[in-house]
Amino acid sequence: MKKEYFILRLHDIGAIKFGEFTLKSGHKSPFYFDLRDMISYPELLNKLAYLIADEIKDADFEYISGVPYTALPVATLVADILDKPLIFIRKEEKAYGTKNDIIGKFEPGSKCLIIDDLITTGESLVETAEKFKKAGLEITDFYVLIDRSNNIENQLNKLGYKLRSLIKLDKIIEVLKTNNRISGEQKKRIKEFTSELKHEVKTGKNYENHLTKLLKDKIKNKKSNLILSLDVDNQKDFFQILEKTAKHIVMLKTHVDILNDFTPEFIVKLKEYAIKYDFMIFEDRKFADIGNTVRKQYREGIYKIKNWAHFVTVHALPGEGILQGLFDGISNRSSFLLAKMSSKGNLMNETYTRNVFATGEKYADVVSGYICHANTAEELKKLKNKIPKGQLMLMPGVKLQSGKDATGQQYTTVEEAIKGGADCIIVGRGIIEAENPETAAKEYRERAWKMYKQGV
Ligand code: S5P
Repeated sequence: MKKEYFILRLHDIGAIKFGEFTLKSGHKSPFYFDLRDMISYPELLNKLAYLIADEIKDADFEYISGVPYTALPVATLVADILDKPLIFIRKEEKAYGTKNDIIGKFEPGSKCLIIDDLITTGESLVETAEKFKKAGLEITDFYVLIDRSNNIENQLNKLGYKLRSLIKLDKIIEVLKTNNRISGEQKKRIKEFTSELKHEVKTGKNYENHLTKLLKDKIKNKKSNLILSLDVDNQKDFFQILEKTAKHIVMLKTHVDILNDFTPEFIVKLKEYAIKYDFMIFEDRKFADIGNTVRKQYREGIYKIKNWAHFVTVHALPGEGILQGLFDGISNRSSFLLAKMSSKGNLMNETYTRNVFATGEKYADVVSGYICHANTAEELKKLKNKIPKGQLMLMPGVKLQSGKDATGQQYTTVEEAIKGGADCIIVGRGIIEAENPETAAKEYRERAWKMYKQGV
C-alpha cells in the first residue's frame, strides 16, 4: 500500500477532516485528525499493519507496544506479523495505584518499540516511555502514523529516542491537494495555520500576568522564595510571628477564617505590614463552589477577601465558571489553582492535574500558577514540565526533614522542592512551631534561595 493511498483512504473514512475545529488549547484549527474509527475498516488496518511492519522490521527491539486506544489494535496486528510479543500500559489509572499498570508479560532489560497514532508535542509518548522504563524496559524507538509536530525528531533524539513516522502533515496536504480533495484556498489556510503554530512553539507563548510578574520581581529583589503560612488562631500570635519573620518572606499566606478574634482592623494592620516589609498577600481560601456563590464569598461576608488579598487559592473542580465568578470585573487580582495537593490519598490524579493546567492556561489573566506537591524532586519536575510557560509552581508540604503529620500531611525537604522546580516553598509549622520562628524563617529562606540561585 502506497502512503498516498493511505492518506486518501483516511480522508474517505473521515479520519482527516477539514473545516473549523476548536482544539483543547482553544486554538481554531482548519483540520482535525481522529484515527479511532480506522479499526472498523479491516482492509485498511491490515494493509497499514504490513506497511508499518515493513518499516520497523530492521529496528532493534524485542517487544511491541501500542498506546491505547487507537494505536493498540494496529500494534496488535504488527506484533502478529513480526511475531513479536505485545505489551501495553492501561489507559485508565488504577484507583489505588497498584504497580500492575503494564499488561502482558515481559523480561526486564528488554527493548520495546512504542507505536502511537499521532504526535504533536511528543509529551505523551515520552511520558509513556518513562512508565515503561520505570518497569525495567528499555525504550529507544517510537513509531507514529501521523507526525504533525514541529520537527520534534531532533528534540526526541536529544532525549535518546528515535522517531519514525508513516506520514507527515505536509505530505497529507500535498496529496489531498493533488487529488483535488482540498482547494488551493484551504491549502493556504492550513499552511498559514501550521506556520503560526510553529511560530508559537518556537517563541513559546508566555502566560505570565501582571501580578505574576510582580511576584517574580519581588522574589528577585527580596532574594526570597519563601511563603510563610501563618496558621494561628489569634491576632497577637499572628503579628508577633509576622514581625519576626516578615523580612525573610516574599509572600504571606493566610487562612483568615482561623482567627478567633478577627476584626476589620486586622486587615488594616496586615496591609501596613505588607508595605513595611515588602511582601504580597495570599489568602488560602480554596474556593470550590459554583461561580455565583464564590463571587459572593470573595467580595462579601466579614472578610471581603477581594479587597486585600493579591492572590487566592482556587479549586478548578467545579469548572471554568468558578474563575469567571471570582474575577469578573476585577483587575489587579489573581489566583493559584490546586493541581496536586500534599495530603496523602488526595483524589487529584494525573488527568485531573493536566486539566487544571489547561484551565489555568486558558484563564492566564487571572491564574498565576499552581499549588503542586510531590514527594521527590523527580516527580515534581514532571509536574513542572507541564506548567504553561510564565506561570509559577508553589509547593506546600515542605520542612527541613521529610515526614508526615497525624492527619495525612506529607512533607518533602526544601532541597527536593527547589530541585524539582518549585518557584516558591510554602512553609507553615516548620516555622511557626519552631522554637525560634525568626531563625527558622531565615534558615528556610537561605536554603531555598541558595539552590534556586544555582538554577538547579
Ligand atoms: O496541597 C496543599 C495545599 C495547601 S495551600 N497542602 C497544603 O498544606 N496547603 C496549605 O499549606 C495548608 O492549608 C497549610 O496552610 C499550609 C501547610 O502548612 P504546614 O504547617 O503543613 O507547613
